[in-house]
Amino acid sequence: MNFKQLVTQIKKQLSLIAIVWVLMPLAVNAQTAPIPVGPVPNARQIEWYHREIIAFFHFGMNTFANVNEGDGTASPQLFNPTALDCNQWTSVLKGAGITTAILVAKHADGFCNWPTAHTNYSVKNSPWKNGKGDVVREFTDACKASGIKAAIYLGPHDRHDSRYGTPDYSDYYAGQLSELLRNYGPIWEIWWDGAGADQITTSFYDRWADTVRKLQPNCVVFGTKNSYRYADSRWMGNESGLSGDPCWSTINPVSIREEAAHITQLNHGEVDGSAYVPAEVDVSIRPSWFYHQEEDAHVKSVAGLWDLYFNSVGHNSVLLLNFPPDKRGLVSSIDSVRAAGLHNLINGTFKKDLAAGAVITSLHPRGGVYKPGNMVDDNEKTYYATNDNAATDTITFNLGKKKTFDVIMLQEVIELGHRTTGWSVDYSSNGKDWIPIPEATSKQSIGYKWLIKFKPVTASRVRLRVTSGKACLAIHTFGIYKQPSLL
Ligand code: OTN
Repeated sequence: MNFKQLVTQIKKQLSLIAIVWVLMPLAVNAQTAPIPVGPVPNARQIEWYHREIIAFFHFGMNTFANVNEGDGTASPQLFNPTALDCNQWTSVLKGAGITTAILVAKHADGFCNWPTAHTNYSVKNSPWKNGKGDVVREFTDACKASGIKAAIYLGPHDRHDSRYGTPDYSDYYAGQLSELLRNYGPIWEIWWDGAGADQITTSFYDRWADTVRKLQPNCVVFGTKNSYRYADSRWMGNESGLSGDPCWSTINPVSIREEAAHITQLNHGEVDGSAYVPAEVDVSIRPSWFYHQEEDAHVKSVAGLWDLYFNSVGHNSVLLLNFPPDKRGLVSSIDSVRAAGLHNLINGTFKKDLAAGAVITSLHPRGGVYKPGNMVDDNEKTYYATNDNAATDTITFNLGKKKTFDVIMLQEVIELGHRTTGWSVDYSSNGKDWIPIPEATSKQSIGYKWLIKFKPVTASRVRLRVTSGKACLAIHTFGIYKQPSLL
């Protein structure tokens, strides 16, 4: 090899090195997932989010005393359901597409729906089944038989038991918690109501949280008042079904206060909160938590439930919808028909993403497997991401032809934390001029799911503009839908 050949050879080698030098980071970047930002959900919370709607069953002494807040003096003789059938409850849930249910085992009146060893104020001193009945057993058995996850509300407040608020009450409650968590199979969630429970300080929950974690490590803890630090999910500040906009899954749990002046903290969460504690929206299908015949005419309509769904599940929250069984021990057919109506609307609307098959362009694609098409592919595992330097993006969906829609769905990859903090959607009918959708303008949070409905628009292109974020985008779903004409 002469000198000239040597120089040519070296030049070739150098250019090869240069090409590898330039392409390697791109190739690596294309294969590397975005790094999580801020607090992220645990495994319990990820599963909790995917349940979307949980049923609540308020049933107990209050049902028979026809009150909402018993004072703890009602005689156990009053408790006598004539036709209790928890399989009927679960069939209502099947018709409503609901896969998880919480039973009130003890409300603040202190009456226990199971034959606990720790008090006589329970079903064992009622005429129902000659004192041999156990609502918790019938409920958990029915859930098991129908593949529904069973969960328990065990009221921290207790107006009947004289130990309430004392160290002995800590033992009493811990004993009952142990009975329920040891003897009835997997308990999916435990619900700690803060209502009236001001005397139940954090030290009570220190112990009770320990009991839950030891006996049922996978049990979701719904926390309130003095238990937020142990919560997997939080109260969101009202019982009307209205989660905030924005609604962040993150919050500073130790600083939460429930007085009216602080309620927005719970309702909206905190964008830079120190912990991941998303909102669970407890609301009754009827005006009251317990069944009262006089409220039969005031069960929420399907349209009302549809709004509720958008304001809860559609606001990055889980909906906890109460179906109070009546004195027979059955869920009213009025309630079950409305719940099935909601289910039909959900299925009818979301069965087809009108953005599926769109030609999608974006400004800052990450490349590799994080393709824009992943947002419309109906695949749980795939998502679109931008490159690490891009916390904003403009993503255009060319629908190929004009389509009419009135609902938008957005989902982030929750495992990677809240990333997007500002976004808008607009549309174009002629491919040039962009028209904002007012309801989808200057939005902030996304999280597990964000839904918006509006008057139908007709467009050939739709555009998602992420205008601010904490880190590169990780968008799981962008969907546009048309509601069925039922509404
Ligand atoms: O009168 N209240 O106690 C009341 C009225 C309306 C809304 C909430 C409440 S109490 C509130 O209940 C929540 C569950 O819905 C949580 O348990 C909170 O900790 C409690 O303060």
